[in-house]
Amino acid sequence: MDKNKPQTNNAKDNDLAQFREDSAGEYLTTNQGIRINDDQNSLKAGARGPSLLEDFILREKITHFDHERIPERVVHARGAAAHGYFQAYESLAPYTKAKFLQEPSVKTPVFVRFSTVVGSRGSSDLARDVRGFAVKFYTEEGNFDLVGNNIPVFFIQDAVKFPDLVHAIKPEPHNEIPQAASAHDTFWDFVSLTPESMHMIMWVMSDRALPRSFRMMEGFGVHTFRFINEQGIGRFVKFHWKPLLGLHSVVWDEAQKISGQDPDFHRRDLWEAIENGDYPEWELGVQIVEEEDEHKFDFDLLDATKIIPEELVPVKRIGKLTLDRNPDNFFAETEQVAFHPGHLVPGIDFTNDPLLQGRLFSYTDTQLIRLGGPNFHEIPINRSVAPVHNNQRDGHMRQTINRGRASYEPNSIGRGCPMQAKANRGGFVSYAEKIDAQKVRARSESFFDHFSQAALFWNSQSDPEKEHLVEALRFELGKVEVPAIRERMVGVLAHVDETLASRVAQGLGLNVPAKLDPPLNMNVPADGDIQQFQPKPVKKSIGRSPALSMANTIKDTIKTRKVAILVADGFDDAALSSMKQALTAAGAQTKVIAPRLGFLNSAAGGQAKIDFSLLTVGSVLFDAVYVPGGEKSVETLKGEAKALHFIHEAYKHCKTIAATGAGVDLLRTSYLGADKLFEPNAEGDQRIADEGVIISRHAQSGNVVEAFIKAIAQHRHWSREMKAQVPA
Ligand code: HDE
Repeated sequence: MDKNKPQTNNAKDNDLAQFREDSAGEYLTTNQGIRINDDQNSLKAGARGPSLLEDFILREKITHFDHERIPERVVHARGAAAHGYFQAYESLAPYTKAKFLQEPSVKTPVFVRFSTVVGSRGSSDLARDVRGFAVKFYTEEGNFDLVGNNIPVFFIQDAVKFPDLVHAIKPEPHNEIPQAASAHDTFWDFVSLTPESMHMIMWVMSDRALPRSFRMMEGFGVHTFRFINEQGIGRFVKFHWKPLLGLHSVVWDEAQKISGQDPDFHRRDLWEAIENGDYPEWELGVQIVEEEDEHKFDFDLLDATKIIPEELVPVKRIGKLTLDRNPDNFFAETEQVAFHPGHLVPGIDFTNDPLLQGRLFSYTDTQLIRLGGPNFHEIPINRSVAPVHNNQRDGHMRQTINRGRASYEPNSIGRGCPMQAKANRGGFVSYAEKIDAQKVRARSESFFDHFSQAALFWNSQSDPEKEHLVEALRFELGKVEVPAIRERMVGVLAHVDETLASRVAQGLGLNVPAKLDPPLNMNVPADGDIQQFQPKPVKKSIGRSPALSMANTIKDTIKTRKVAILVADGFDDAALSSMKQALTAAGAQTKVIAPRLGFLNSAAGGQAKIDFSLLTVGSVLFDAVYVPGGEKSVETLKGEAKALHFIHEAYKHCKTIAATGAGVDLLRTSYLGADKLFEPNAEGDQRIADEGVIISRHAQSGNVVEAFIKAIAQHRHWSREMKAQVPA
């Protein structure tokens, strides 16, 4: 494959093609193009003598190496990205004039980067954290960046608090501990004094912060933006990404173990899915609010700590994002890509959300230091596919060779070019919002209700989700060393929900304070006097929003799920291959795991290739487990502590487990024993022994296969978690 040639008919791919380098069949050269005849030895005065300064080849190579690193992102340093395209389902002309949303036949190239927020570049993918979901659309009208997260709200309401938040959550300044974790004093100190963060805290302590895959998480633009149509009519809009594989998470115990076994779990998952042709897909959704309805909600649309519940304004699905190509080079593309919420196209505009307004400054500023100067838009991954013409000139590492004498406007020497474009020629015209205001350093009172939506989130969770949230808070606050911070947090949680607070308090050995101190926050009223204000109390009837619970997600597919098959020599060939076939046909991936690597001999004399030895993988890297029969195979596995641990752990994490024939005996030998496994009925047919545990004495059973597939699609069987504690 010639990488210098465009790989697809994707306009951005064509653009990138001119920058690709491929060394196949080429000579080694210096950066000046001189061929190198010895890359093993430096130039010396005698074979044992000192190296010579004149060795320009050595100096060039080492100098370049010395400068290979650039500063990592101050937040969202750890990430993975992919190329793809976006296609609208229908014309959105009634709402926006953005060209890429007019024509369903148009495929707009995109580059999408997912990230964690807190950890450094080399940290684990499985940190309990928000995930970034940043999409660069290379539209015909220029780049549009939707720089969102997998959580629809944020910790703070005003950009001025962002450096404080980030300083508090990053590793502590004296010893740089802990890495990629919010479970430490400075974060909870800040949060316990910042009640506006409480809605976000509910989301970050929920399973949303532990995605099973980037491909199985939602995305949100977070802020309220504006759509503007050809007639100049503006409407408020919130952006959503809905994953077609559903919304799924791992559990905390699993996350911690994955961090050890495969800290690249999410990065690898995205890469492999694309290499396998299982292209990740999301639908873009919008919630649209008419301008005259701006004040009809009991929260402020400009407040980034609030959602618009889907039950109030439904999410309209307007198109699909598909990721179909991995980057060629991590540094050139994933590391150097520069997103900016201020990269807009005509038809989309900002609102006065004070968090968004601050971001508009920050993103260019950060690229200046990270990418080293004002020409970062010329780096291949950042270049727009729409032509760029302006009078900006020069600067560090300028690539463009601007021709002509005129680099100013107005000019006559250049015949007035480049020309300004009126709106009817595609020129961007800012939305003419009417503003009649005094200049004040203040926060709107409509931002003061910090607890109602936090309570809405809590109330909308299923019982297992609530349990996970409580456990997460117990874990995080359990790592806090200063008792006063723990106590203050319990007090703030009681403003959200007293049951939540008392469950957390119980795990911390605390009592919920009988008299709740109102949490403090600062406000600056119009007269300029700083005063303290109390957040508004929780509204009485807040109800529930089913859309907030992951329990209500899609559960009808096992596509791309990873199923471990535990076997040893003497396994039942027919059972293994029929199960493999059925799972593969349903879109899942099967991996044969055995006590060693190489090939296994089946009971019938056949062979199977082993994908992994028990030494290199654990159950946490899989979605489900199958144990086929074969007396000898099962006898061997019974003696393998790692095989038994595999079953225990999969059970503990509520994963689907199936066993057929003698395979059932491995389950019986395990901690599951007989009491969690009913005897198969008289016909020896499959029985669902425990939720998500499927067994049959028959060597092969169509019913088992069917039940197994159905159960894997459920993702997890959380009811088990409430019943049984498993030592694993
Ligand atoms: Fe960011 N954020 N952010 N942020 N953000 C950055 O830009 C910032 C916020 C988000 O994959 C930085 O290029 C401020 C909300 C993503 O490259 C920086 C504030 C949301 C990414 C920055 C916020 C985000 C960033 C660091 C509060 C969800 C990664 C490196 C006013 C809507 C993009 C960089 C990528 C990255 C500033 C809050 C999403 C420093 C000042 C809210 C997905 O500019």
